[in-house]
Amino acid sequence: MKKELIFDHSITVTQPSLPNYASYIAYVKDIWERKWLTNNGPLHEEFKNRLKSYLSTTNVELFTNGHLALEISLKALELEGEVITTPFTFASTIHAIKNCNLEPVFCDIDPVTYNIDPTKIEELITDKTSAIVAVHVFGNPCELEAIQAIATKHNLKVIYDAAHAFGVEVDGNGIANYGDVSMFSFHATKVFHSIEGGMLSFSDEMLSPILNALKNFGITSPETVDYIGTNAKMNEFQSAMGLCNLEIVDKEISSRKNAYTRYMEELTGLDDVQLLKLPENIKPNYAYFPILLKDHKLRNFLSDRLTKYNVIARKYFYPLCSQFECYDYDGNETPVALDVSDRILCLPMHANLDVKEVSQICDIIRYELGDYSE
Ligand code: T4K
Repeated sequence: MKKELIFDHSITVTQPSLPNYASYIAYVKDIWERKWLTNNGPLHEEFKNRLKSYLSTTNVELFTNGHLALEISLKALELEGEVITTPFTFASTIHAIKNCNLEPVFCDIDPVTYNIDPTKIEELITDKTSAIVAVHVFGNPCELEAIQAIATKHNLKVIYDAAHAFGVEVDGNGIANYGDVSMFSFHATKVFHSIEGGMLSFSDEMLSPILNALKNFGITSPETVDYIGTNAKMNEFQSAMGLCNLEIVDKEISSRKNAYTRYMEELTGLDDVQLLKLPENIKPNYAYFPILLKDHKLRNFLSDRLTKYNVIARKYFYPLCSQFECYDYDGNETPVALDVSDRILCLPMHANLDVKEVSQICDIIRYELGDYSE
């Protein structure tokens, strides 16, 4: 341990940015006066329209969180049987599939991007397969064309868990415009947030009334309930936070870019550390800063050591979802994902992180890796 590198406060993996207090309170004052708190209020509608324009997309619906948005999208698409997906994701993705009585079939991931490996999807397709649920892990886009080609050939739906990918563009096109549906998380820990919140973007506008019904108990008119729905509506306070944060999201992303650039400068070429390379044709959002260590033991060593310096890195995503005790899989069906999950570590990455703090984190990493003996 090098005492002079210890932070005097916790540097967490992420930290929400908050908008100007007065601008949020101005929205709250209006909510107070209107007494319209939830169920498609005016701020909800304004937020929806502003999102369409910011993300350059046509069809969107808002939800109380990303998880329920994803679950509702699977229901709305009336999927059945098996769904090909990745085990290298947050619990939410697979729980959503299971909660819709679908069977996840785990496909291995690409060792460089950590996204689902499209070359391994086709061998998993059976006559029960109805969809591919892919995740833009750490905001890095999946191989969109390859996935769509497979889906078109086999008549499958494509659902993107884009929880991490707000604002990302591919060849100048917003990531919300790919697949049948994409789900975005607006959780406090994300690049863009509405405290809690979620959004679906979708290609078929006919989905809109179904999504609206499903998030409101299946109600389609005051005396008609057409679906077995749930309650997943975004309220006015969430919408207000989202509207305020839309004003600062570009600044958020550029501050993250500064942290990202400093990490890249300081960690590139370091022995035993693999960095995630972003493709040239994307506009990234710098949602996470994952590093891949040489092996499991070194990853755990570094994670523990960083904690002693008050740097709280996180093992996103370890264990693999397919290793969860609540399920009956074991993780061995996807050896690449298993290996990545054993070696991954996400370093702190957020807009409030100063580049000097990034340098200090990198100093700690260099010092501790030098101190490591196998
Ligand atoms: N799909 C994917 C691929 C996802 O990653 C997620 C969510 C979803 C779907 C579902 O979307 P939502 O339903 O959540 O909208 C966090 C988030 O809670 C979760 O939203 C996120 N993924 C996941 C990757 O990260 P935890 O269990 O790591 O959260 P927690 O409480 O440990 O927070 C992480 C760090 O953030 C803390 O060390 C401190 C900091 N923090 C957190 C909160 C909540 C703050 O500074 N302030 C805060 O208010 O899951």
